[in-house]
Amino acid sequence: MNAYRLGAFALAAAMLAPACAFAASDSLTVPMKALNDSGETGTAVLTQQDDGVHVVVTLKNAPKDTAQPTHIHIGTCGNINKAPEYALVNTVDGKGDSVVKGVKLSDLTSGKYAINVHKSGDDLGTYVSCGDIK
Ligand SMILES: [Cu+2]
Repeated sequence: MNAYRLGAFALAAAMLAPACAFAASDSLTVPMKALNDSGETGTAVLTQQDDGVHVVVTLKNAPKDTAQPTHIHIGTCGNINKAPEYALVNTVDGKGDSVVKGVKLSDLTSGKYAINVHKSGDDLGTYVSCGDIK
C-alpha cells in the first residue's frame, strides 16, 4: 500500500467514525422486568425514526392470545404516574411494535419515563412488566 492509498484509507475511516457514533445514540435497549410474578421479562428497543420513536417490545412468558395494554408513563417502575403519557400498541403473545410520533428519543431518556405493560384490558391495575427508559 503506497502513502496515497494509506492516506485515503485513513480519511475514509475518519469519515465513518462519526456516523457510527450517531447510530449508537439513536437506539436504546430497555430491560423489561417482570412484576407481580408474571415472569414477563424481556426488552423494549427504542429507535429514533424521522417521524418519531419506534418501540419494539419483546417479552417471554406472556399469556397466549391476550392483549396486554402497553404505555409509556411518567415516573419510574418504582414510582409511576398511573395516567399513561404515550399509548403503545397492545403487547400480544409477548410482542408489540409501535411508533410514538412526534417524539424524540432524547426527550424520553432523561430517566423521567418508564414503559409499562398491564395484565389485560380487564385488569389494567395489575402491572406485569416494566422498564425504566434511561
Ligand atoms: Cu399503562
